This record gives sequence, structure tokens and C-alpha cells, in this order.
Amino acid sequence: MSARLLFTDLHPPPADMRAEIIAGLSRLRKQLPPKYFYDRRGSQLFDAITELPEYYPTRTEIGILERHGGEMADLVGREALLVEPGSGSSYKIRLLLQALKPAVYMPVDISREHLLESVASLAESFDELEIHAVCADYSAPFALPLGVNGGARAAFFPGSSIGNFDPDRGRQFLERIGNLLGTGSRLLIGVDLIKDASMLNAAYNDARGVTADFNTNLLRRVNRELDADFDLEAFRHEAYYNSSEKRIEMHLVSIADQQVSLGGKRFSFRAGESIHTENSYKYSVDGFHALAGEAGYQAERVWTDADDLFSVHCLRFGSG
Ligand code: AVJ
Repeated sequence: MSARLLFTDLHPPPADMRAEIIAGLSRLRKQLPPKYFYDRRGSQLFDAITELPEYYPTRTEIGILERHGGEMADLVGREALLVEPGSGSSYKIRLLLQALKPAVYMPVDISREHLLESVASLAESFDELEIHAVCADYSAPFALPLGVNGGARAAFFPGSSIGNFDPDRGRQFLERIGNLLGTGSRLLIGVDLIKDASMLNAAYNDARGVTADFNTNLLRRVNRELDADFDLEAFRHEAYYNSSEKRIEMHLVSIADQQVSLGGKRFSFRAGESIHTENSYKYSVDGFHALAGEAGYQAERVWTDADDLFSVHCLRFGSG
């Protein structure tokens, strides 16, 4: 038998990158949305980050998925409709497919080309898998092309991507996924844990400077795509754990007083002034359970590694 592949294009409107970047740079405290990190080069740099010795989350989560995939499948249920928002290269789901045996795997991603390449390769590796790929922007409300599937429904959201949202937005996102899949659906979600600040700081300040490159690449992209003239040498990477907000903050700090032009507009920077480029929130197991509870989920099970660096949760949406 061979995999069955279906594709639905919900035609996500192209983001208005220019308007969003100008709005971010016009604020009193300048900021840029982290979603723009991921052009081709940015995606390659992120892949390189996940292999750095200091960046523990990816390999730790993979270890948890490999070790407990069977139990995860017992809780989520086989023959489920399995939705993955922001599936990207669909790498981590490979670790669970053997155990989960979903009726349908439904990856949802905004990048049409990346999605099509990824599902083609997945279909080659998993002979009997039914794949229904959906091109959509999962960060905006969307309806899934759900057929008359009476079976279990589940979502997979690995990588601590939830950490890019502030807790309020994170709660809204969790709630939206729950409402999309319905009462009784499960959510398998990877969440990075609060830990020693020195280890967190090292993970975002690697010795080889790959994270610095990843951060600075945002300016390179803005230069290329929005006709700007950021001097990449005139901004330095800064990342630190903000313990009162429980988040890693990434910034690009201007090393001098300078002006930058972007499509005819000018932006002034004072020496030391920063552009806030990313937040990566960290949670305790209890803290994440509280957030999930506010979003309407019950905690069913949590798996962590032996050093309590990372957690994977199974949550059930709705009461009873
Ligand atoms: C993809 C958002 C989970 O926050 O750790 C890695 C992104 N930024 N190094 C993270 C990131 C800098 C990553 N997430």
C-alpha cells in the first residue's frame, strides 16, 4: 500500500511585512516580530541552533518523545485525526507516527512550498499514512477541512513554540486549538522549563555565535526585502533571561547613535538602544498546568527528562 496524500490550500493572505516592521520600529521601545526570522537562511540558522551543544531543548524533547511515544499513543488514542499547527519539516512527528498510527495526519503550515516538500518526503517514509496537508496561517483563526471523522482528535505542538507567545496570547492560542478540535480532544505539547539562569543564558548565547547570526539575519532580511540600510556591524546580539517575566529576551542593540532608512522612512537609534526581537517564555510544570487550565484543559500526564530541562504534556480539552 502507499500513502494517501491530500492537499487543501486555505490561501493565507501574505503577511504585510512592511507595515508590521514599520509599526514595530515606530514604537517607543522598538520591536520586530520573531516570525520574520524564518527566511531560507534564517530557517537554516535555526536548524543549526538545534544542534548546538548549548541548545538543549531540541535534543531533550526528542529524547522524551522517543522514550515515551508508546505511552503518549495510549493516552491520545490510535486512529485519531492528528493535527500539527506549524508543522514545518514534520520531523518530530516521525518519532510518534509508528506508535500513534493516526487515521489522518494533518500538518498545517503557512509556507506552501516547505509543506509540500515535507509531506512528500513523509509519504515516502510512511507507506500507509493518510496525510491531509493544509496551507493556512495557524496564528490567525482558521477552520479545518474536517470530514466526518468520528474518532479521536489530537493536536501536536512541539518545540516550546508556545514560548513565543506571552502567557495571555498563549492561553488564547491553546483555547483556539481546543475549540477547533472539540471537547475530549488531546493536545501533546512541548514546553521548555524554568531552570538555572546560566544554562538558559548559554542556550541563547552560544560560543559559535550561531544565535547571534540568527538574530542579526532579521536585519539582513529587512535590508533585502524592504529596501533598508541597516549596518549589520552596528548592532550586537543580546539575549538574557528575565527572571521576573520568566522569559528569554533577545534584542539587537545599536552600538552607536545612527539612522536607518527603510523604504523612504528614517529611524533614529541612540547608542545602546535596542530592538526587541523575541521572547521565549519558560514555565514550571505547575505554571503551565495553570495556564492550560485557564484555557479549558485538564492535565492528563507530563513527561520530563531526568534533569527536568524540558516537558511534554498530554492535555485533554473540556471538562468531564
Ligand atoms: C523556536 C521559539 C522555540 O525560543 O528557543 C532559538 C527560537 N531563538 N534560539 C526558542 C530560538 C533563539 C526557539 N523557538
